[in-house]
Amino acid sequence: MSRLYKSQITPFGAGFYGTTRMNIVKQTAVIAALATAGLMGQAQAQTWNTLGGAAPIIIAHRGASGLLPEHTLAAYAKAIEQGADFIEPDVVLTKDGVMIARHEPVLDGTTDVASKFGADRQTTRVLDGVSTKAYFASDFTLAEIKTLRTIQPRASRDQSFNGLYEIPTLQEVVNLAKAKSVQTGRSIGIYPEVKHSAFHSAIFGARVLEDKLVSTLHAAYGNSAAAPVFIQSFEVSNLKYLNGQTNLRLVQLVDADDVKPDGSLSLVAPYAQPYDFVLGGDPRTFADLLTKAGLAEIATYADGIGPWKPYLLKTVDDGVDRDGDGVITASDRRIDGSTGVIEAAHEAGLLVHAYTFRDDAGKYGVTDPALEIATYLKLGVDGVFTDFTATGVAARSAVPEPGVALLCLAGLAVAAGMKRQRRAPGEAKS
Ligand SMILES: [Ca+2]
Ligand SMILES: [Ca+2]
Repeated sequence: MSRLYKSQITPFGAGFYGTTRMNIVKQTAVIAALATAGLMGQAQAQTWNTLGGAAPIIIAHRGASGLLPEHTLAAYAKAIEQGADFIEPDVVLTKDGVMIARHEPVLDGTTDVASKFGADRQTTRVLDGVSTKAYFASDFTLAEIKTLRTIQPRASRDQSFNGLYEIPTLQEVVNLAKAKSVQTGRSIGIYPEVKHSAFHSAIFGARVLEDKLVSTLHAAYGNSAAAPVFIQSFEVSNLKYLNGQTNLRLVQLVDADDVKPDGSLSLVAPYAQPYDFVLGGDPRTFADLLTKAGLAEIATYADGIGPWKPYLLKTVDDGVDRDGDGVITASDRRIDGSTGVIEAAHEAGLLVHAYTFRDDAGKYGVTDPALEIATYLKLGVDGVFTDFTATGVAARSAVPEPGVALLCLAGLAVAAGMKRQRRAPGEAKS
């Protein structure tokens, strides 16, 4: 299987975007099969190696965070303008219990907090096992946080928008997505991440963040798997809890701290395990979640996985300067093809949304960022998280490769038959 995928993705030069004879044959077969199945209107001539054959989604990671300060309404609006299907707010709680969009539960790196509040407002807390002294969002009221202005945390990115935008609440992000859906006539979904669930439970009470999130999302979208919503988390027990609280779709994130020269994943704390596993004494690592048994368990409580991209495409550092720039970087790595995780996840009925694609960082085995995303789309991911929405949209438009018709139709059958176990039989539906 991996050899087949390797042959599809290694010719990066002329022909990568081209249509081969074999593809024409496959396309014809796909069109015929879809017409027979009555799916032409939906899929047209384009089909994908995704779980259900639908086009993969482009998820604006923290908004158009490559261009504007992350997690601001301006960054989300920019991403929508560039064609994002979903916008991604990370969610943390303020002192007065309001959900706001921030990647970290601290305000230091992405705002001007240090110039507006004294060092006496810093506290030391244990975050995923690491003692951290910082301005924690949970020590500031929403009114205080609304006086802050955001900054671009990456020095290599445009700093000219610093000081302009405030931190939005989750409700404001929902309102934006809904208003833009009406304005554009497109469905703009929302993909909130529950940040540091165990940390928030310790401060605010067990599952308070999850309960608030479900309440807000149900009020906005209803309690339906068909809603344009995914909820994601790196922890496991909170997703299992959420599975009993909502029919909204759930995604298990899967982390690692680095990728080794041989292509395997490095697993070092605090990126080795879901933090609730650490607290509960469960020895399993993130990598264990992606074994056949791990995926089967995830399929009992979630609809998809969100793995760091090296889990999906194996690349090897063999010391060859492939792009000829005189230095060996991640972009020079040899691409060996699919690790098999996408295929195994799809067999388990799980969507695969890979993270994070950045024009300006972390491109393994590729120098061109659109080509990198296209590579994963051809492998069969169901979506990508990217800081650069425009690159993701362009990559998706550029991929002409249809999926294999039978796989596509089998995928539809799998998707229909292998939904997550949303609640125990006989349990009341609300
Ligand atoms: Ca996130
Ligand atoms: Ca190089």
